[in-house]
Amino acid sequence: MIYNEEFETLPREALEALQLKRLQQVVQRVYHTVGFYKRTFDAAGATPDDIRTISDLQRLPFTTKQDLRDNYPFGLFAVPMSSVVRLHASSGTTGRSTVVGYTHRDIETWSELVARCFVAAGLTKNDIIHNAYGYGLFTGGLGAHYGAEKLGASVIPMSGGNTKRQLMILQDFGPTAICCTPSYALNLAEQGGAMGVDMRALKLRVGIFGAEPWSDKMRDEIENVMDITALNIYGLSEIMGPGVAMECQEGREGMHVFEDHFLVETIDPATGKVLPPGETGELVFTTLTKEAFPLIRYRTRDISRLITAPCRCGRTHFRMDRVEGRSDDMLIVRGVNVFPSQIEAVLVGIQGVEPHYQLIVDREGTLDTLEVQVEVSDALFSNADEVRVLQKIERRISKDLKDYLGITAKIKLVEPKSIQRSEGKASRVIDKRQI
Ligand code: DLL
Repeated sequence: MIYNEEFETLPREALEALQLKRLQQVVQRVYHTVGFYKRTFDAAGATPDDIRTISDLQRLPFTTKQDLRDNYPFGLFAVPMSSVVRLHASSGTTGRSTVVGYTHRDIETWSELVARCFVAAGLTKNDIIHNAYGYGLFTGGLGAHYGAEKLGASVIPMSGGNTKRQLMILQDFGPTAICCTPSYALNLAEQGGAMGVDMRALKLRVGIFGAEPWSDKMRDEIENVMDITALNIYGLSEIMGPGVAMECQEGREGMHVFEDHFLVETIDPATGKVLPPGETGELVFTTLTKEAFPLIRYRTRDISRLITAPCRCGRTHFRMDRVEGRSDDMLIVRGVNVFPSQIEAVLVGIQGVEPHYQLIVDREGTLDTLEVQVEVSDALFSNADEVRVLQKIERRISKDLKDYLGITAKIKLVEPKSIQRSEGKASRVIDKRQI
């Protein structure tokens, strides 16, 4: 089944004509309403009238996360606040998180795109959807919620955490679909197993998993322990939230990018050169219909490749392969996005702690773990009877990381000068997870 047959199966030629028309409109609009775009287009010697074909997009400069931070919080909005009905933000309150806004029509579009995702996964209004993506500033919870309601399914607004209660609801309400991060799905299955819940006997048939990298190996494992079909959903808050791309149950190889609303390019992350479709590189998105927060050529830092071969489901929208990594140092730990620089910002605010640190990410069973190893100052370390002081610092770091960034970490204070000094680009992260 296809939710919006007309737009999801548009012949490529008609789709590209629609994209061009929408692109020209959005480029005109941002140039005339958002100071940032006027400045950057002018600096690049480009004007909105230069966009005569889709490839003319390449004349326009990229937009980066740094640009979003520099214009924090609302500087890139293209409508007055009176037209904004919703705000979301990427995780992390230290450093400047990215804030995104939606008009009524943006929420409508977003809901439809998530509804398209659910239908691509084989769901109908007769399904009960257990939504365990976090509700709040994160786009996952409310994004999936509105999509489920748009479809007319029954949504259980579980949000994240409280695993025992989730397991009870899964048994009692009998949802037929579940939305959460793939690692949380495994965690649920593991805790369920330990509590004697027969996960394979639940009514669940489909899982819609995303918001973090995962692999076909993890897919097999989830499908096996839960006896469901596990499908991949992709999105990012800057572009909209969940529902930028979705795997269909027929294809199960790559996620259809909803190209009537988003233009996708792949670039070489080092040079910015546009790559031919099919080659692996960094995905760059341009929003074609967003009103409150349109983005032109946004560098996602996600590494993937486009699949242009037709799909047996009948959708004509190109697919993107699984995200295979990032071209920056962003980590996703238990579904929370965090940059080493944000952790550093917390550490430098604490007395007695040096800005020399290392992050060790691992996975124990199904749960991501993060250990922050950080040096303490000479003065503190030589004061040997200060064990209590050291413990206090550990607790403070741990609390600040939780309060400011929403992450749980094990803290290990280490001797001055024991962390290897960089001889170039500091490598702060050791990621031992084998996903
Ligand atoms: O994670 C939106 C979302 C919610 C997507 C629920 C899917 C389901 P952000 O918090 O802004 O938004 O994080 C976006 O997460 O740039 C990717 O690096 C990563 N990501 C999202 N989906 C996938 C996926 C939401 N299916 C960042 N596979 C993106 C791999 C993913 N990585």
